[in-house]
Amino acid sequence: MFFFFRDEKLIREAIERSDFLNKILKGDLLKEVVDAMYPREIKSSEVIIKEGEKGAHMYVSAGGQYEVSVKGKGVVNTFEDIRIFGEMAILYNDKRNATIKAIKAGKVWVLDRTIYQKLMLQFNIKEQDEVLSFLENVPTLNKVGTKVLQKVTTLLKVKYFAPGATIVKQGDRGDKFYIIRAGTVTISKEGEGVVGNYGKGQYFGELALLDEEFRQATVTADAPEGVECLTLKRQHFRDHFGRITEGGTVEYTPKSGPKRSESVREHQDIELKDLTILTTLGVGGFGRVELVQHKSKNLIFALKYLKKFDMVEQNQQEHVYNERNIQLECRSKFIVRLYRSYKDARYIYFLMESCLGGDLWTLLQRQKTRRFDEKDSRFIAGCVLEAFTYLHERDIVYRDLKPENLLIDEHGYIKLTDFGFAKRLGARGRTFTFAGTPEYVAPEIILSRGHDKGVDYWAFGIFIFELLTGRTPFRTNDASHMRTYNKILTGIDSVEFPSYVSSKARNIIEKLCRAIPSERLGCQRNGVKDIKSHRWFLGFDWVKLNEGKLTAPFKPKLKSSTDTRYFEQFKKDNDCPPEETSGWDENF
Ligand code: ISQ
Repeated sequence: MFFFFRDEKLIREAIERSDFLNKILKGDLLKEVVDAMYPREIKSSEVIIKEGEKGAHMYVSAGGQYEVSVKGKGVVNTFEDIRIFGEMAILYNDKRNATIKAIKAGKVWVLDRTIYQKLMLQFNIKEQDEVLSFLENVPTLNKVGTKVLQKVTTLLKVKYFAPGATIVKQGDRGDKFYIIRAGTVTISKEGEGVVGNYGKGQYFGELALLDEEFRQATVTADAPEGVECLTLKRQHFRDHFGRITEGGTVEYTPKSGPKRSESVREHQDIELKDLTILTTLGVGGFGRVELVQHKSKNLIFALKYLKKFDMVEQNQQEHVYNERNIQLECRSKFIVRLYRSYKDARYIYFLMESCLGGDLWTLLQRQKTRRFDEKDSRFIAGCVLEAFTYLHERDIVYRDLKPENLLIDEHGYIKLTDFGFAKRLGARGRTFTFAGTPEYVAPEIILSRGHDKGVDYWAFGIFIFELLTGRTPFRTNDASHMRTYNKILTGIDSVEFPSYVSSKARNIIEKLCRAIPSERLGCQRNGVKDIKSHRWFLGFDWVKLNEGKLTAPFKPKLKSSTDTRYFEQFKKDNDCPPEETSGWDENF
């Protein structure tokens, strides 16, 4: 893309002034993003962004005058400086929360979401592949296998040393290994002087990975630019893989493959025509959930149905397939059972077990204090952690933990539902699409770094905070969610915990909400066991929980299998959405 120098500089400056973009775009990536922007002439009175419509572009104003208006409030602002607007659209397809209209003709620079996401993906993969090739050249590491090395790439930290800085000193005890990513270093030894220089891709201090090492030489950063190193701490490596043996292998062996899911199915003979609707249990964006009864057998179910037309319009087909295929295979006490699905011209249907204790969000609101005490929170969190354990053992990430997606069964046990964002991870074990509810989204999702089950553990930390306090830690009143994302990137250490939160609770939350996924509780060698054995869960009986023998704190008082007292009342469904017969739902 051809640039006027002045424009490129202005765009860079506008990005640097944006708190949010400044956190996600740096160095080469920033350059690539600026290069990918293209100019558009704007006429006077042209509407660039319309409130309520879904957005796919970010803009930088470069001339002209603009008016910002919000429904019900009218014009809230005008501007004519160089600034970013509409930037949330580069992350995901969300509705615009204000209208921006030109009141004087001018020019904007535009960035398309698809281009931004492609650049991010390429950039992150390129960076990882480069690091992997560095690691493959290290004799101490190259026998551990590609799977382990791929994981090691996520443990490295970037550290810059200014010219002349001593990186390691001969005779010191060492606990870190270094790979040079940019710049050069000088190696010197007492009595011998300079013995060599190292550059990009070369490494030093590798013996520190095996055991405590007395540094064999002194390494200093060269002028003029200093050196950028990737560093790996011995303890950090051990947390994930254990010790490296003399033969160059590691104690940890990557698990052989995911557990298989159950194939035994029930209620396959039940057809839609066999069911009578009793009452509505819930109404959501895409459809409804009804309590239904089998006409001849004494069976009660929840029947969820989704409007196909809306799904296609909002490009949700893949999500619905994931939802169906994943939930159908789950057989866990802590996951709402899906028996089968149906389709007709207007709807997709899911036949599910009914959970008549209501949802956890409503239960939370009904507490006098609007929060749960630690003991009750522990029970609820325990159920969720068992659901996650089940899913993660099968290489499934859930990605949408929040109280609204948890139901209470007749025994007061908590069950996960709504698998719209769930995903089975492929060979690389990571996925890159933006997913989740803003206040629960992990930093690596905002940064498009690629993510795995670590995002569920992050959300689990947010969830425990919400159970204990009645609110999420990164909440803001900003409708665009930008300030929420900003706070998430700033980190949990800046969050104030109410004084009634115990130090054990605070500690587990802080360990789950670590910004770097590989440092998170649950993401190391012992996996979820580290969470279950955290001192906040001390004395919690996991065996009894799994046997269903632990007394639940909120056992619903139900009169029958059709008692819907824990659900709001909804009007009958009079909606008749258009037919959708393109055939994408063939396998439902
Ligand atoms: C099961 N029982 C009650 C309500 C529900 C809502 C959504 C999905 C499943 C349900």
